[in-house]
Amino acid sequence: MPKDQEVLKALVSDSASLEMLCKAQDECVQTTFDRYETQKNQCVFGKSGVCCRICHMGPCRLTKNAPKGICGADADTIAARNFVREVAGGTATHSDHGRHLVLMLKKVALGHGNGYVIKDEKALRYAAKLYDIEQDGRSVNEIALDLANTMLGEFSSQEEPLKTLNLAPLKRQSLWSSVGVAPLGIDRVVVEALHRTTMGVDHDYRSLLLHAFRTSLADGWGGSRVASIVSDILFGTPAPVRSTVNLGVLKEDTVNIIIHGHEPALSEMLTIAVADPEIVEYAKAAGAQGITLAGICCTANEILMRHGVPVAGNLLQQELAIVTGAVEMMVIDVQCCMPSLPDVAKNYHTEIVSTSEIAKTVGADAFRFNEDDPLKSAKDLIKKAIDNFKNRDPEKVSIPKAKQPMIAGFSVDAIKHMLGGTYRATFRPLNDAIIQNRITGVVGIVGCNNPKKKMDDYTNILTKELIRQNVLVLKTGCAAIASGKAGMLKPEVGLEFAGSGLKEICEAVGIPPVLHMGSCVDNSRILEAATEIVREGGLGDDLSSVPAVGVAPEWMSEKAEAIGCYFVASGVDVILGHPFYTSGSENVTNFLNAESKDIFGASFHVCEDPYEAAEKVMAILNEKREKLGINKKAERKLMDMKDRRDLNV
Ligand code: NFS
Ligand code: SF4
Repeated sequence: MPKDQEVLKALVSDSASLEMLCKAQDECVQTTFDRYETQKNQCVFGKSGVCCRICHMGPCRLTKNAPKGICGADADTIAARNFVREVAGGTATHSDHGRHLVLMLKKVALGHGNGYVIKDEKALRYAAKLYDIEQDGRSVNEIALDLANTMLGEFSSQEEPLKTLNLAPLKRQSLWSSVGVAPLGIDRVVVEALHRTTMGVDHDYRSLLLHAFRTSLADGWGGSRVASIVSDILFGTPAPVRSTVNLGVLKEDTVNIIIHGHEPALSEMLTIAVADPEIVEYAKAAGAQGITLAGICCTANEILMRHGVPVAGNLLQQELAIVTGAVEMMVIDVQCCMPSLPDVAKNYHTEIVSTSEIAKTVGADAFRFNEDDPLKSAKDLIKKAIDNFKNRDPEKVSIPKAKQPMIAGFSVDAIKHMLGGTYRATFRPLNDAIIQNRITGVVGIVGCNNPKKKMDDYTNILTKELIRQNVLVLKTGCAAIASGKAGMLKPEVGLEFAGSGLKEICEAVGIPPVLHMGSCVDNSRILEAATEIVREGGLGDDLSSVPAVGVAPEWMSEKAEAIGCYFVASGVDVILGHPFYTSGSENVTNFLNAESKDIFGASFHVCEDPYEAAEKVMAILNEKREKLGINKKAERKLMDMKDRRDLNV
C-alpha cells in the first residue's frame, strides 16, 4: 500500500532522503523502510534477550512458566551470553579492519607497498614513541616494520595484556588491572568470548559481562586505536578540510561512483585513480563531464577526512543513493553494506561491485584488486563504471538538490594545533575553558541510523541542544554525517546555535562547536582526546573525572555496543537512544545501567527522547564538575609544571 507523504516524512529528516523515498515508492522499489514495516512485530524474546539458540537441545525461550532453558540456564545467563557475543562481534569487526591495515603497513615496510607508502612519517615516529620502538639511526622502514610487528602482537598476544592500553591514563590502567579486565591479545579475548558463552561454560552474569567489557577494551584500546594510528601513518593524519554532504553531491553530467563500506585502503587508491588524466579523458570520451566520487558510511568518513571527498549519505541512504538513478557504480567492501543493494540496483543501471575477499554479496560483481598493482586495478574499476554511463536511463534520473557544505578532519593532532597554535600544540585552552565554565563539557555523539527512529532526528536535536548549553560536541560515524546534512558542520551555523561561552571559545581558537572526528574506528580518537585533557591537567587524574559523556542516539550495530562498552569501561558514561536486548534479565540490565558505575565510574543510561538525553547529559556533566569543584564561574586555576608532574598521568 503506498504511503502518503506525511507518513514518509515521519521516517526521514532531510529533504533529499524524502524525495528519494517518494521516488522509490513511485517506482515500486523496496527499501529498508518498507522491510522494516514487514518486520515490525519483532520477537519479544529476541528483544528482551531471553532467546537462546546456542546449543541444539534448544532453541529455548524463557517465560514465566518456563524460566530456565533445557540446560538450566536462566535469564541472567542467557541475556548476558547474548550480550557478550554481540560485543565480541563488534570488537572483531573493528579489529579485523585494524589488522588489515597493520598487515599493509608491514608490506610497505618490507618494500612491497605496490603504490601504498608511508605518507605521514611524523605520525609513524609519534606512534613508534608511544610503543617504545627504537628510532635512533634506523630507517623509516625499519621503524615501521617494528611497529607493524608490535601491533600484530596485539592481536596474537597470549599472556601479556595489550600494549596499547598504555596509552590510557595511569589510573585507568591500574583500575583495569585490579578489576581484571585488561585484555590479553585481541584475537584471544574474542575467541574466549565465544568459548565462555557456549553451552555449559560461564554462567555467572557478572563474570560474563566483565568479559564483555574486557573484550570491548580490546577494541577501543586495541583494534580501533591501532586502525586509526595506522591509517594516519599510511594515508595521512586528517586536518580540517572542506567538503559537501547529502545526495545532492551526485551530478547529472558526471559518472557517479559511490564507495561504501569501511576499509580505507582501496578507497584511497580510487581517490588517487579518479584524478588521473587518462581516466578523466576516458570519462569525457564517454560523454560525461568528469567523475564524481562520493562516499557512504564510514568509508565516506575516511576519504572525507583525508581528501575532502564528498559524502553522499549515511547508513539509511545507501539504497536511496541508487534510487537517484544516477549512480554508475557502488563499490562495497565490508560492514554495513546491505545485502539488498543488488535488488535495488536491478531497477536502475547501477553496478554493485564487491571488493572484499570476506564479503560476498549475491547479485554483486566480485572484483579482486590486483595486489601487485592496486592503482591499475582502481583505474580498471573506474573505467568499468565509466563504461556503464551510457546505460543510464535519463527518464529515471532525479538527483535531489539538497546538499550542505561542511568542514571535517578533526584528528586529535589537528584539534591540538588549532587550540594551541602552530608552535605549541596543546589542549590547555580547552581545559581552561572547561574549568572556567565557558564550556560545560565534551560529548561524543556517535553511531548509526536505525529505521526504528526518524533518520538523524534524535542526533540533530541533541546536538543543537547541547551546543546551546555550551557543550563541545565531537562526532563520528553516521552521526557525524547526520550533522553534516543538517548544516551543523558549517562553523557559522554551529556558532549561531552555540551558547555564549562555547561560541566565545570557538571563535577565539577558530574551531567549530561540532567537530567531525572521523569514522567509527575513530571513536578511539575521542578517547585519545579525553586522555589529552586528563594529561593537560586541572580536570582530575582519570577519564572518569573529565566532564565528558558519550551518546549513541540511533545505534543499530554490534560495533556500537562494543564502542559503548569501551567508553563505559574507560570511565565515560554512555547514553543510548534505545536499550540493549537485555530487558529479560533485571540483573544484567542493572549491571550495565548501574553496577558498572561502582566498577568503572561510569555506566549506561537509556533515554528514548533527545531532550531527555540532553538533560541527562547536563546532569552527568554537572555532577562531574561538582566533584571537580569547578561548577561555578570559577576563577582560573592555573597549573604549573609541578602540578602537572604531580598528576602523574
Ligand atoms: Ni559505525 Fe560505520 Fe554507520 Fe553504524 Fe555502520 S557505517 S562503523 S556501524 S551504520 S555508524
Ligand atoms: Fe537452551 Fe541451554 Fe542450549 Fe541455550 S544452551 S539453547 S538455554 S539448552
